[in-house]
Amino acid sequence: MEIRQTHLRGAPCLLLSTGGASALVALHGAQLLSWQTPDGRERLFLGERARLDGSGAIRGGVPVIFPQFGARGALCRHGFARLRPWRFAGSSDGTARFELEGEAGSAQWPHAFLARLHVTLTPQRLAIALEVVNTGSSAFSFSAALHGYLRVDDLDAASLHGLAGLRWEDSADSGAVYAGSTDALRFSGEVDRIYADLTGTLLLRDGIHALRIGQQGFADAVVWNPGAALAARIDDLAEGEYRRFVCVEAAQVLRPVSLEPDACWRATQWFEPLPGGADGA
Ligand code: TA6
Repeated sequence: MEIRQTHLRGAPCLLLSTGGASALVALHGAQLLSWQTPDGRERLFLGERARLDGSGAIRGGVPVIFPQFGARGALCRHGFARLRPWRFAGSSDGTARFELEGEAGSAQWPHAFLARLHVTLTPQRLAIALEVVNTGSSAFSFSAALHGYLRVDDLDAASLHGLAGLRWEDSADSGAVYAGSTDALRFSGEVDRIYADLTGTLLLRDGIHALRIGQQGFADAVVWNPGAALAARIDDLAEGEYRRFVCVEAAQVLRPVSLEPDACWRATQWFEPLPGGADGA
């Protein structure tokens, strides 16, 4: 894998490339901003108005959510990891590593930790692993997610499969809990759901294209699209852009992780385009 330093709209990034595939990772948040497969297709959504100047969260790509999910705690929304500069910690065997450290007693979050993001790229697959090590002397708990904005050509033609039978919490309906999800999820309005205990893989179909999505170590899957009304109130989403993505997030939200000193938690999400598109599913 080749790695070179570059900038996107002024933001320092690393460009990873191998066998016709490429991935662009901003040091701000260790956030993937682009993933192109060898067929030249962009697989991630990045908003035209996304703030890339380090002043806040970047709308699009794959934000790393840690140590808090959403507003479920006293920290800033979705935690601080997506707001901080991470450092590039080297690469080997097709994997680039990024790190973020926190010190005990820090005002924002008083726990000492080391977070590592491993981005593994091959022509056929993108895998992202998040690792958290407790480097302090007392246990702490956290939530985490890889909040990927997956690009779709047309939201009306998009559907997500693999959710059959799962229990889910509807964040768009005050956290109402439902049992036994149906298989295919379509997007005709705001969708904001946390599916519990996903064990199989998901399939995002988008017209003739399809992406297989898997996760390991993350118990939950969060699915989000704001729909037209909410999107109109999100200032860093341009008009109509909500129709260009579905967030399919590997997450650990419903049961936060409790981590003892010296312990390490690791979880992965991976994506594979199906060679025959949706027909090959
Ligand atoms: O993961 C879904 C979610 O928590 C939604 O509730 C929605 O607000 C989205 O994330 C985006 O959050 P953000 O803070 O990036 O605007």
